[in-house]
Amino acid sequence: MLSELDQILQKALQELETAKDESSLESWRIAHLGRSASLMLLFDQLGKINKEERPVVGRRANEVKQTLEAAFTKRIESLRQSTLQRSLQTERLDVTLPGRSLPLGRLHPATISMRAVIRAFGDMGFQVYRSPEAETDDYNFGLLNMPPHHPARDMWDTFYTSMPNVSLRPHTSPGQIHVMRQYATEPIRAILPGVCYRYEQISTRKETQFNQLEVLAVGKNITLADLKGTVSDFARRLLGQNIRTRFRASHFPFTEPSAEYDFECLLCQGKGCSVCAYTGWLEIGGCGMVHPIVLQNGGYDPGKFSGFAAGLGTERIMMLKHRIEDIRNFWANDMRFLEQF
Ligand code: FA5
Repeated sequence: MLSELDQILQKALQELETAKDESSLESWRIAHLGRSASLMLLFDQLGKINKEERPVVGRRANEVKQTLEAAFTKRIESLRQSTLQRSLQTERLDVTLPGRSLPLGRLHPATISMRAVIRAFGDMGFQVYRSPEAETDDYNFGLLNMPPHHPARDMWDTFYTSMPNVSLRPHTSPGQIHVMRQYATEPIRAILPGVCYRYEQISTRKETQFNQLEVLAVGKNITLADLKGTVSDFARRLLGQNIRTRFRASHFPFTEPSAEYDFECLLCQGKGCSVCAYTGWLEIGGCGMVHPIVLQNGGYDPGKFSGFAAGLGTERIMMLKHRIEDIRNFWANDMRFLEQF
């Protein structure tokens, strides 16, 4: 039996050498240390041999078992080590490689500009009021003192919808009527931001779609000085203390008196360029004292109340601030332009 044990040991150790992966090692374990392995069957037969030989054979059988178990453990450890080394070599991770950057979204420059304008007026105590982009003929024109066939309607020619009498707003001024009708006869200090649409000859300064912000203050004893002070203060808050502004007499049917206000063209420092039509000034908006008829249409008695209103193009402000030479860049969807902001 002792020689049988030696043979079992030799054979098992030889086969262990040839096991090259974990699955063949597992087969080896079942074959040589499993329940039906020759060694285990030999343990079962120990009771049948004579008493003198039994302790010697038993001890030797245990030694063989322990030797095989130790050899198995050693082999499986070294196999795991070499597998690990191989994968470290072939799948090496270079932690110094630069990562892949995540494409982050950003605000559109028209939104950035609108938010800056809202912030400046917000700091002066004006509150945002939202009004619709599609309006009836009355709101777009009639209630703003432009009855049908009034020649001033030509200036705000717009896009008509399939609904009779409804067109896209060419300016944010119709919102004046909405806010006044909602709050009459409370005092009002409101700003009305949003997209406007016009049938327009597209140029470096004009688009068919653009953003405006309407400013409206209604109350008692509001004067032209309040309007000039508010607009000039807004320009300084947005573009710095040294920005020069000017007011030019103008005409709007919904304000009396009316003016247009320009900011000095920052692109050419007032020298004249294609963006400012070689005048040195960029028209930012129109303004004036709210016309008595419009106050009345809004529900305010013009004998007791007065107000000022202004409307400005917010892309124009962004053009001034960042020296953008062509308004068409805003909606052309060219990432090289959009990614600069
Ligand atoms: C108006 O739209 C008047 N509703 C403004 C107003 C409000 C006057 C309240 C009096 C009282 P105007 O058409 O000039 O006015 O436009 C005002 C500003 O909007 C312009 O100065 C310009 O900055 C911007 N704007 C007008 N048309 C375009 C356009 N096609 N593309 C880009 N910006 C424009």
